[in-house]
Amino acid sequence: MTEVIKFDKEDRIGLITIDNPPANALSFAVVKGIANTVANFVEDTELSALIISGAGKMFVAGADIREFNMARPKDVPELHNLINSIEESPKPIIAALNGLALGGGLELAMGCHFRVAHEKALLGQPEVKLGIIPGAGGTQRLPRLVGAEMALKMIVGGEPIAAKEALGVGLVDEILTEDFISDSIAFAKKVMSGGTRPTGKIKLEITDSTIFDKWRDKIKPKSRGLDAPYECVSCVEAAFNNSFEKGLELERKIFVNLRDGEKSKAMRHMFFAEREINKVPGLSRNTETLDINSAAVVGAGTMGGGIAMNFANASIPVKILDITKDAVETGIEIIRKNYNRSVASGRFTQETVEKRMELITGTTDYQDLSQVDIVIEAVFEDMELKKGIFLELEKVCKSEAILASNTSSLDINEIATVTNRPDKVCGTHFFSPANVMKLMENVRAKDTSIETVATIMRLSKTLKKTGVLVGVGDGFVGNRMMHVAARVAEFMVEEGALPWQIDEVIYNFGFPMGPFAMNDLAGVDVRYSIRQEQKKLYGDRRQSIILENLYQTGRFGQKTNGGWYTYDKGERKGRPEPEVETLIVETSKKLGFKRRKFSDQEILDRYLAALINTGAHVLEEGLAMRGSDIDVIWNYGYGFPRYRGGPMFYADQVGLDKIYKSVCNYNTDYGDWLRPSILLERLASEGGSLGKYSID
Ligand code: 3H9
Repeated sequence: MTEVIKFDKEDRIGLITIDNPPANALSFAVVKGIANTVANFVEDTELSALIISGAGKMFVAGADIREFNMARPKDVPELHNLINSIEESPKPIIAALNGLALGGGLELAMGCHFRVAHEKALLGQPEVKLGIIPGAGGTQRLPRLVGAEMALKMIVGGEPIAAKEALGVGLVDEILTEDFISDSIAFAKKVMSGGTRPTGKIKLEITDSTIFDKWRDKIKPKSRGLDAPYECVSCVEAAFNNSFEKGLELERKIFVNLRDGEKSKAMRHMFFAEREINKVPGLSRNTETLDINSAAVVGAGTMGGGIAMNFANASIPVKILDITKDAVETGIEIIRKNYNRSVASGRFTQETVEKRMELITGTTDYQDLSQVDIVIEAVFEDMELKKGIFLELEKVCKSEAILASNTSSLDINEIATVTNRPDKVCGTHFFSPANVMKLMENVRAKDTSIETVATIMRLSKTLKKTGVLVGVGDGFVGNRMMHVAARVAEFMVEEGALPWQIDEVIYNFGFPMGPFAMNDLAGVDVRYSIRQEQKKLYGDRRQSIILENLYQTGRFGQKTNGGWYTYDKGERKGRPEPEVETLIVETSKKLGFKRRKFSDQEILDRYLAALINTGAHVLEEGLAMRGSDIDVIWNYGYGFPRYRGGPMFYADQVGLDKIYKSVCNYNTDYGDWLRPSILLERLASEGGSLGKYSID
């Protein structure tokens, strides 16, 4: 008996408890333990029924994802075979779902003859989020229990349902609320003499066979580049058109294919990367944090307003401060308009809007910020302006308050010098639009204390954001990489490519938009002024003349109905502009470039080499703690396709030696923008990994 499986008996009932923290995942040891216990139960004439439950708050969170890349030991049965053998047991087996039953956990439960659930249990098939399909019978058993529509909703959507809903649709037989295990035993006694109820034997009939194509259409907008959602539909469809055995065979084949494919590997990498971000050296559960019960934002512009909405959404009162009453009122009005749009689209009610608006108050007086727990400064990117604000904040804010800057590029160490509490000064870099984008780069400056770090990391969670801890440096992590890649894109335009060709390549790679369309959205003028600042640091490097020339024409992007593209009235998608093409050709001529053709592959290689090499520099400089942190930043902040796993993971897939050679080649064209990273060189020669790289 393995220790992850506990076995008890009461009267004629056997009880298996899966005890494999933290998630009771179905590891090799767990599967082996259950298999042995079930085999013993079948032979044991003194037992009439068997219950399978979980220790702690979870039933089973699924197959053990960490073991997906490992060879299964010979004495461990495959999960789907174990579940089949449970279903074939001549005596009833009952799943007692004490908590979360996900993926293989729900499949295990559906192989059992009965299911009882705690009222707080959640049941789901989230495999699609890992780029796979349920692979242990889920696509065949779930439709047999709940019908096609519900099965598709759960398997293709991947969201769990609550026990009560599961009872309503026939997925569980009873909800138990009191003493869960005693009640489960009582249930087992009730059903033990009534025989088994194999799910696989349920006959399926379809009333409306168009449902599957309807689902295929429905998932199209959100499934670009993904295979798993479509395969989920096909497998559920197969449950209606095939025998149970044939359906299982098809499911198995597709599951193995997807599991071993690059896309699922990338999505599994992202699953663990998202969990790694919370692991900060020196930070533990016991690290003291400040409770954030009130907040303030300085600057009532788009960014400040968006940040304030996050606090209101999390039921935290927030003050917005700006210099003039007008600016404050306009800012608050824009917030209301944003909320009203959500009401119009049915996302929430007017009542919710009113509640949230009540939490937002405006002021022009710094004294009003004296009692807030955190202030986030979100004004124009100007060092002197920011220092002046921090000086004011230092004077009025209570001593324990955290003073944060939303700067996307300035040196927080320098900002901190004007305060007497550098330990409480940090960065909270939100991405635009701040009320929508999930990413927060939480910036630890030189003197930021671990308590402040712990507080802002926790705050990210409270605000339902993905907070990644980064260090101080030009553009921190995300923008530092983005600016180099954008420059390389602009250099390619100077040498012969066109913005729309580059954008198409980057879009087809899986990004939501290319660098030029993105620039039109954010503002050509904004990028221009950042570039002017960056000249102080990188004035001796090649500059993007095409950006400067475009800026001079006054084409600032969507806000002026034209930037790299032209935007027809009311259109958010631009069309290629002949005038811009003329400007590009003239710029190339002046720069002495004989324009040449770029293949799509070359564009992609150059763009990604810029991202990856800069990412490696960022790691080398300690601005990010792990390669996987960079992947999270790029997925959440810039839409790097999840099924490619982020730039660092992607680099590993391509091969670091190959990437390193490309970077060395491009270095000739772009000079120090693509100075080969020493870390990249070392990892390439050692056969190392950027995606798994960690500075500790
Ligand atoms: C599957 O079942 C395939 C089958 O159809 C077919 C097979 C043949 N495996 O998220 P948390 C770890 S695919 C391994 O921080 P929470 C997690 O890494 C699977 N480890 O906590 C973390 O470890 P650490 C289908 C797992 O409370 C710790 O548990 N199932 C697994 O915010 C705590 O996790 C899923 O996709 C796992 N399956 O959320 C469910 N699950 O402490 C995936 C968790 O070292 N899991 N861990 O960082 C989740 O969605 C969330 O983890 C869960 C808990 C909701 C369970």
